[in-house]
Amino acid sequence: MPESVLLNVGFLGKSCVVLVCLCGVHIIVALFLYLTESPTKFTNYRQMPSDSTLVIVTSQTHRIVTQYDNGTVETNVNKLIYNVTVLESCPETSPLLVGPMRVEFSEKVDLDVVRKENPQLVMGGRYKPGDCLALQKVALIIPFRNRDEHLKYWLHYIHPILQRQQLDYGIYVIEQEGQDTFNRAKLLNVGYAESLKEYDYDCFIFSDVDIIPMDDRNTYKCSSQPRHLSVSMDKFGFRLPYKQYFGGVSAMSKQQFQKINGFPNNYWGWGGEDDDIFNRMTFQGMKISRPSGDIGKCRMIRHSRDKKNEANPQRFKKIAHTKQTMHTDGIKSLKYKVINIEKDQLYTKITVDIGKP
Ligand code: UDH
Ligand code: NGS
Repeated sequence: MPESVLLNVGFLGKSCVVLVCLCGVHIIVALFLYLTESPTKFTNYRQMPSDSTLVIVTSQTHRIVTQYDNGTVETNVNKLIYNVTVLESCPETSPLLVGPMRVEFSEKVDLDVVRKENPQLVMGGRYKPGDCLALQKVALIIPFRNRDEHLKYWLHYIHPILQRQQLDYGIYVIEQEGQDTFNRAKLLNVGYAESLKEYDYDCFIFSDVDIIPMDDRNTYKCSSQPRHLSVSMDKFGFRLPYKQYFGGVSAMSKQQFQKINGFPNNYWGWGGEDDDIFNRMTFQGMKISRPSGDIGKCRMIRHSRDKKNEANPQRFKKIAHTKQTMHTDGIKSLKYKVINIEKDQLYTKITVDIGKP
């Protein structure tokens, strides 16, 4: 190899070594400055929703100044700081409960006032306690058509109660589109399916729009057995109309609901669907759990029978055949079309086409 080439290689090699050394010094100085510099500014603050943790992420910008013989280079480096607080579970019995409450329907409800009174609600009628981890994630499902005044009373009373009960909850008003015969149980099935598309709910409360609990110790939560909550209604003289009654307001966990294949889809018009649900639970070996008559007191807003919700003449025949029909008719065979989803601060209203008889 010619001498000039060998000389060039030697020179190049030395240059490389010097360059690598310089880079090394640069990195060490940069690291030193990064670790010792105090933060210059907060640029970001956010809360990441999680089940058991509250994570506050702050971003700090550090200025790194590197000095060279021929000048200085300034670089900004972002550093994310995670502040993790693990939330403790809420207590089994909320300390915020007040017990018996006055419930009346003499004054009209203004929803704007209700919105102002519930500033902690997140769009769609969602809430979770800020200082503890709720024991259950509860979807409240209301079958609905043309009962706006009742819905206003219900929202006015129910939100503060559920918040005092320290629940992680969401309100789903399932509105039947059109003027065909009403179908309460099918709407409840739709509410179950739609709410699960939004959040991993583990408990479902199925409530008529016109029933308000009179005692917040009647917790809107699920138990190891399906739970009937409206056990002591004013219209029945504050007692059960009959032992098997499961209408009005009830609670079922996801597992319980799936075990009975949800509710029947083919009870059009008034009556019998709640008895069918009772039969389904019995055939699956479940027992109903209930609060005491004292705690389970509730008021119903008086009303006349709605149009297109006349008593279903087939209901007695149908409830006699639950055992045969429950495996084919239910949440597994549910069909419907979502027409509209409205998100309000106080609720999510889902308008659906559920067909006709
Ligand atoms: N519902 C509506 N719109 C209707 C029909 C029913 O929203 O057109 C919903 C609503 O949530 C209601 C629930 O379905 O609370 C149950 O229906 P319902 O209130 O008609 O049933 P309930 O057994 O009353 O409470 C039956 C009629 C009673 C007539 C009494 C006459 N004095
Ligand atoms: C029963 C109905 C139920 C109904 C209950 C209370 O007779 O669907 O009355 O009705 N069962 C049948 O008709 C088979 S209420 O007084 O609330 O209108 O929930």
